[in-house]
Order: sequence, then C-alpha cells, then structure tokens
Amino acid sequence: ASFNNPLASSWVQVSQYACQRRTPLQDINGIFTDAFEILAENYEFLENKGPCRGFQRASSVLKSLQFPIATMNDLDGLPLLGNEMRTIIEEILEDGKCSRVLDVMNGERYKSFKLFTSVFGVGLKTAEKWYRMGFKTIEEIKSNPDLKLTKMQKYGFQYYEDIGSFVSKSEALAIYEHVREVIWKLVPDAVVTLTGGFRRGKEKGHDVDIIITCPREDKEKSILHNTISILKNQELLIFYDIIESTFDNKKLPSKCVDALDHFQKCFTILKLQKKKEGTMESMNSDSKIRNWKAVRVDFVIPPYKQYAYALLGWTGSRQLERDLRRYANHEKNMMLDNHGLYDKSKNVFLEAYTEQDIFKHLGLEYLEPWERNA
Ligand code: 8DG
Ligand code: MN
Ligand code: MN
Repeated sequence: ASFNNPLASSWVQVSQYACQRRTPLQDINGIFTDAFEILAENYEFLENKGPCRGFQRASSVLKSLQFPIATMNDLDGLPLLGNEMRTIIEEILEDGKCSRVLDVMNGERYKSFKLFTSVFGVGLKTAEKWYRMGFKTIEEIKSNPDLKLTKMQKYGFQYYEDIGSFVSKSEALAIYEHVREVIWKLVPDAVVTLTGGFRRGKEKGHDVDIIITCPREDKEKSILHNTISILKNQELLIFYDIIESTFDNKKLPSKCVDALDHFQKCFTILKLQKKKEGTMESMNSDSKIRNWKAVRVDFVIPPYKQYAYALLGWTGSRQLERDLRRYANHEKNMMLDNHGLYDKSKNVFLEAYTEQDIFKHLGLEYLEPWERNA
C-alpha cells in the first residue's frame, strides 16, 4: 500500500503540463530527478530530442511532488512515467543508485561535453568538435594555440574558475542594485527587475539575469548602450556582446517551444567588487590578488507592451516555459512566446501588463515565481 502518495486514492490528477503544477524550489525527490536529468542531458549531447524531453518531463513531474517516492505504489496517478522511467526508479529504490546513470556519467562523451559546455560561449557544436579532436581537459584546449576561439570563449577560459563558481544571492543582489542605480540616473522611471533563477527563489545561480524597460514608449531604447558605456567607465565591464532587437511585429509568435526571443539583449561579464577581507578566504590563489570576482550578467530590454511576456519568459524555468507554450498551443489553440500571446481562434494578440494577465488569458491558475521551479 502507498502511505506517502495522497493522490493514489483520490481523484486528483497530476497534470502532464508543468504550468498546471506548483513546483517549489525544494526538491524532495532529488535522488530520482538528478538521475533523470543526467540521462536527459546525455540525450541532449547526442542531439536526440525525443528521449531528452521524455526524461526532462518525467523529472519535472517528480519535482512537483510534496512527498518522497518511497515505494513503486507512490507513482500511482503520475503522468509521463513510462516503463523506462519506472525501471530506473525501482533500481534507485532498491540500490540507492542506477547503473544506467552511472554508465552515462562515466562515459567519455558525456564527461567531455559536460566539461566543455561549462565554458562560457561553448555550445554543442564546439563541444562535439573538441571531443572528436580528442581533447580531454580545459588545460589542453587553453594551451593549444591552433584553436580559433571566439572572443566569448576566450573570456570563458580566462575567467573559468570565477564564472564556474556560482553566483550567490547576495552577489546577484549587489550587482542588480548597482546596475539599477546606474539605470535610474539615466532614466528615473525605468523598470529594472532581477529575473531568472534568483526570481524563482534560488540561493545560487550560474549568472544574473536583469530585465529592463520603461513605461514611456521608446524610452527603453537608449538604456542599454548608455548603461554599458557607464559600466565601461566604471571599469566594471570585462566583456559584453550586444544583440540588437530583431523583433518583427508582423510575425506570429514562434511555434517552437524553445525558440529564442528577438529582444535587444546583452551578454556580459562584470567585475563584482569584493567588500570584506574575510570573503577572500574561500577564493583560489589567482583571485586572492584581486579584490573582485568575474560574474556573468545577462540584460534583456523589451518594450513596455511586451514586458510581462518577457518577464514570464526570462523567469523560467526552461521546463515551465516549454510547457506553457505547449499548453497554449495544444490546449488553447494559442501561440505564446516571450513577445506575446496570439489567439488563433479569434485571430487577435492578447494584451498583458502583468504575468497574472497572461495566466488568465491561458485559463491557468496563477503560479508565483517560486512555484515555477519545474
Ligand atoms: P541559472 O542561471 O541559475 O542556471 O538558472 P536560470 O536563471 O533559470 O537560467 P538562465 O540560463 O539564466 O535562463 C533564464 C531564463 O531566460 C530561462 O527561462 C530561459 C530564458 N531565456 C529566454 N531567452 C534566452 C536567451 O536568448 N538566452 C538565455 N541565456 N536565456 C534565455 O527566454
Ligand atoms: Mn540565470
Ligand atoms: Mn541567463
């Protein structure tokens, strides 16, 4: 019998869509979700999308549970957990580990892809190339003069330790507050919001995501370039890559669930000034001689009319975003992306000024940002 699963004997159905589940940060089934995510990542490295999505969705279902899976009966009533997933859960319940996951983790391809893609600016294509060339370590690549690195990758290697060492919430807030002051001096009514994982309540992240807009139409347009030049003058800017807007209002929202958006944006590496001496203790010898840490910061600048959609899109999680779009498409005959929501039955774009508006348009119960850790 199942003692943990309150769903097993009730009529309540867990939805197949993450946007119809509340997923807090705390994941009490991490032993299973970690396993599924490693398998998903391995399929991503193999560019095998079907099974990759299958394991990502299975992991996401378990993340939403408020009870630990202790017996196979606890899986009753849960969607997206096929025989392949059940076999893995069963093995972990019995052994505390899964041989298939261990094999993947020890595989040369997985290890190399994991290592190479951890460098800022390195995607699947480059990882594949370096893997085929037989590289095994960061040092080998760093010291090979024949490799043509992009500017992004060059900085990715130069600050590999700093960037890889996670950003804490207080570090993210320090950067966010500094940037906000700079922007408010330029445009006092600018809206500046910390988004991404930190908005979902995470205590650490791989970068800081900041979204910037202004209620006065077109006033957002000059903010990015002016902010970048001030940060440059303050000698806080190590690297930046500005992508100008390619938004076309004649186009319908993208059908693809993980399409990139067309906002003006900027990928940067900023210097975070270290205040206290004590915080230097935990740093490596290279960074002890300097009083700052290199941090990855992303800026995205939507026009005010698209702000709510951009905020929803950049708050994540990526799984929640994919499921919101899939739900809109398959259950509502609508098309959602980071720019807007189009109702295909009524042939209209649906306006939204808050995330609550968007959930309402989709007929969904509102999820707070910290319930979106799908
Ligand atoms: P993390 O940084 O702590 O690892 O987690 P995260 O904050 O959830 O991940 P992220 O990689 O920083 O992405 C934040 C959200 O931004 C995520 O839901 C996906 C979304 N996003 C877009 N467009 C783009 C884009 O062009 N580049 C990136 N990097 N993220 C984008 O909607
Ligand atoms: Mn982030
Ligand atoms: Mn980001």
